[in-house]
Amino acid sequence: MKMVIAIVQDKDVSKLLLDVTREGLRATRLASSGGFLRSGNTTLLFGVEESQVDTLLATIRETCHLREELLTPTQTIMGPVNAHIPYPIEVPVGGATVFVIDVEQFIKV
Ligand code: 2BA
Repeated sequence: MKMVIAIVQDKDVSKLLLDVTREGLRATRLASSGGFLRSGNTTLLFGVEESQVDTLLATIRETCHLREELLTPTQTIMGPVNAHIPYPIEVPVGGATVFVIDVEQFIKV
């Protein structure tokens, strides 16, 4: 079994959950936020069979879009980065950041 962890933009979550549910997959949705932009995103956990990983990745690719988010100089950014941003810049975000991890045990009690 594999654990697929997908960090996706909030705008893509509803359609992605609809699509994966139709495919018979199960998901857990966690509210999260990015360390760089400090804005909200969503982390989805999928416990899937190894044979389902490719289908899931294809669905994530189809659904999650690249967007440009505006990083303004007034935004609080850790470290010296902010000092070097005198005007708003566009930062590409997405489609999705995905980790695929081996699951040692899957237990439902
Ligand atoms: P954020 O950390 O808010 O990052 C948003 C976007 O800002 C990133 O888009 C990337 O284009 C840019 N970015 C991030 N860190 C940067 C840096 N140190 N210097 C310059 N640009 C930077 P994505 O790569 O699509 O990432 C979207 C979100 O996925 C991230 O939001 C974060 O929540 C998560 N993420 C991405 N890579 C990750 C990783 N290796 N580990 C954990 N979470 C990750």
